[in-house]
Amino acid sequence: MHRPAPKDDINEDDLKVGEPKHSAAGLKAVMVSMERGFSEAGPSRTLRSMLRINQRGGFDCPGCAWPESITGARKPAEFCENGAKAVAEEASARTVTPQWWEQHPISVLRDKTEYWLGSQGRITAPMIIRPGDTHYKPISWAEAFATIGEHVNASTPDKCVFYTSGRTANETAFMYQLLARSLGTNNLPDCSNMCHESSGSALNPTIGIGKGTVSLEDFDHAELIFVVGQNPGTNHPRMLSALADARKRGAKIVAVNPLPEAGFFGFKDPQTVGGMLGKSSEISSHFLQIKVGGDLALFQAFGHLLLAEEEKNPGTVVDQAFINEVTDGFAAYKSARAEIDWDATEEATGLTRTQITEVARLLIESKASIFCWALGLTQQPHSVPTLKEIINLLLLQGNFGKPGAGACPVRGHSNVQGDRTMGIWEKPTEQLLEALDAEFGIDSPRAHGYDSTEALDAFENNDVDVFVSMGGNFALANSETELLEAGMQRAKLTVHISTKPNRSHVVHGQTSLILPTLGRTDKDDKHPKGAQFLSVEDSMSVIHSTQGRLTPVSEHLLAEPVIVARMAQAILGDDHVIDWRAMADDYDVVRDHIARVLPGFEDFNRRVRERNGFVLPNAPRDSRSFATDIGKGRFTVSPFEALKPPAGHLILQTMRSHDQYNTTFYGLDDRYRGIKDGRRVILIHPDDLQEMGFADRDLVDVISTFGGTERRANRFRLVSYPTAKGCAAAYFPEANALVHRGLVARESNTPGFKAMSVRFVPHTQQPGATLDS
Ligand SMILES: Nc1nc2c(c(=O)[nH]1)N[C@H]1C(S)=C(S)[C@@H](COP(=O)(O)OP(=O)(O)OC[C@H]3O[C@@H](n4cnc5c(=O)[nH]c(N)nc54)[C@H](O)[C@@H]3O)O[C@H]1N2
Ligand SMILES: Nc1nc2c(c(=O)[nH]1)N[C@H]1C(S)=C(S)[C@@H](COP(=O)(O)OP(=O)(O)OC[C@H]3O[C@@H](n4cnc5c(=O)[nH]c(N)nc54)[C@H](O)[C@@H]3O)O[C@H]1N2
Ligand SMILES: [Mo]
Repeated sequence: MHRPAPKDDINEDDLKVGEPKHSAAGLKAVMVSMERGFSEAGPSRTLRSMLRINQRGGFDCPGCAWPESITGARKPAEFCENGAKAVAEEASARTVTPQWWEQHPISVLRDKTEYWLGSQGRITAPMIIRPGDTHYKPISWAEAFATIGEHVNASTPDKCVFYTSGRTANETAFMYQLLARSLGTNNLPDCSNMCHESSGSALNPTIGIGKGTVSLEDFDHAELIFVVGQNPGTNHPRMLSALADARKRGAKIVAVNPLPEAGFFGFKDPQTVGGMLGKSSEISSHFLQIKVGGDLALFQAFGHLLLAEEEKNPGTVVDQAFINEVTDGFAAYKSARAEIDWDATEEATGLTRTQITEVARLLIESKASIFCWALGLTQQPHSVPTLKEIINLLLLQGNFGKPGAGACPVRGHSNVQGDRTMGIWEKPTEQLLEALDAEFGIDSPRAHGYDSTEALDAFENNDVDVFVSMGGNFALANSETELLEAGMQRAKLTVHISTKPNRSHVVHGQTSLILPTLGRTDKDDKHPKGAQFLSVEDSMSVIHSTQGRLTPVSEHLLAEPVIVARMAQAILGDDHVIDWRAMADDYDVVRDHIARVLPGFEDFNRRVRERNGFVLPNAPRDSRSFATDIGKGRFTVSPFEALKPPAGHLILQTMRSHDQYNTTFYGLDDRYRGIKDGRRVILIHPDDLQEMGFADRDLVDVISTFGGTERRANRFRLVSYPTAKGCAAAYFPEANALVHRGLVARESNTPGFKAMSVRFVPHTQQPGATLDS
């Protein structure tokens, strides 16, 4: 049963294309997850870990940030196919040993895809590569930390960058930001900058909190649920249970997406007998196949129609009492939405006035609505205004602080929200810095640091001496892959705290360290007081503990908090005012600090040990109040805006396949979309294919344009697909080379991963062509 790591890499010519599916999960999902588990980790590790996913006292699924019920019973298997794959990936019994590194020179590893690199297994020992070396070589932990200390101290704090990926647990994140600030920098870019930053940028000024305002129980009370710019069947499969239950109860569900994703149409719940036998529950009652970037126009049209109905039948649509009492700016919003240009709206959305009016009717009739969204709304130039328009609609009908209503940004990485709560932020509030300074006797820097886009610029300008990466794969996750990789290679030191090999390790700085760490599923018991646990925060602000039980693949792995503490000691010296050792020895000590520094964490150590953890305060949800600068919820007016590619171009969005976790690939089967064994594809509407003079499966080179400059990525295959007309789709990260770093969401600086203008030319072997497979 045990499957060796693949020797061969992806061969794009093996691409197979089948019919897209119309329902998600079912028996097939369970079979795939078991097969992957057994072949990666073996039956014993698989079964031991699967049964503990998301259970009380178990570990938090590293898959996504969708919450577990805190009131009701949990299903014996509170997991999904992709959660199981995430666990199998981490629990892998395959190992990447010093001998492995000896057999694989960097020159060879650079030609491998992320699929090949990631499937080699778990890294077992700390490794280093020095200037002029051809291979990574083993190094002791003590020497590794000393190397970090030397490099950081030979540099200046503003030339050191501390990146975080969203799997990092609360305690680790807190220590990590404390290390950066003790050193004297706020250079704390994180994956959130590339993910839901636009959500925070829209929510903070309008509702006074950068997080969602619903709890899982609200799905039991909503009359209407929007799922916008999100592919839950793949990226948040457990959300489908909540949606299916709501639908059964009679709630209406509207999916808004350029792609007809399988999870919108049917769901065979793998946790019920019926679902396993193939009985499918309906999910969405309505599907709006919108053009990429058309959502702002859609929400403005909804606003117009709601206000027009209120005009006709006063007191039936708008919650005037709520508006008067706790909001500001309604009059300006109302007058901005008085008129509508239907031609422009139809053009921007690709939807008809009739379709839009029909769905607006659902909103008019609903007394409790939830808007869920993910990356389809956060990675475009006008993402922030688009999301503010959702808030306008919610404020209009008083959809805050009542059962079944609110804003629900569905987060990505399993602790990305918690990392921000812990202070991983390049633009910290004065309140946080003051609290840190008071608790620790340090002098935190006030100047803002780099976000992920600014870090890319800093690499380009040779402003990065030391880059530390707490998880993640920055080189592949960000825009302009080539430029970033070249910049990373000029840094003096890169430090990768990782579980598995990835691209960033092989486009390393002049000196580079790989520090292997424990994952979520691993037992963390080498401490004076015995086994330790960590905590995370889910998408709905619930804090709970997480503890792995598997025996680590190597005795040389260190827990992340221990790595942070030892880096801090090496950088700041043993006599530093902060007792780093005490925190690494006993995570309760970290939690006691957090309890004194962060509001909402009072009595952290006791409450995190409660059965369901605890819920952080959330003013809109708890008390219908808004802690904005004006103390009220804020209506905003944004101009009409849509994406307009130049003539002969399409809009290109990038998305995840069903068989990947961001830059790591579990396999090569995007089952629901029917795309198998190849990833360099462009999904394109059949009419666009014909109009552009191409045929299905043609090999093309892709050229993106932005601000008068072009980026090129070669050898993609066009695949005729029922996407919205004018809008093509490619996989992340293969298409990242095409994303110009200037293409970002205004206000949040999130890369425009779903907003490129592209054209195609027949594939040719270009001199100097990039990323050719
Ligand atoms: N299995 C698995 N789970 C994951 C991840 C993973 O890679 N694998 N990643 C995790 C992370 S970090 C995140 S952030 C989340 C991501 O979760 P998602 O946001 O679901 O991820 P994407 O694959 O980027 O899908 C974006 C969806 O938005 C649609 N879309 C694109 N442009 C537009 C637009 O202009 N308007 C509208 N309305 N829709 C649009 C796309 O067609 C697609 O369905 O998932 C998390 N969970
Ligand atoms: N084109 C395009 N680009 C995108 C996106 C998109 O939609 N389109 N999405 C963006 C989004 S939403 C995100 S969140 C970013 C993701 O950016 P990142 O978070 O930087 O990338 P990941 O692929 O999630 O990181 C995977 C690596 O993390 C390491 N790892 C896994 N588990 C652990 C652990 O427990 N501890 C430690 N220390 N390391 C671990 C492994 O070595 C693995 O190689 O990408 C962004 N980039
Ligand atoms: Mo994300």
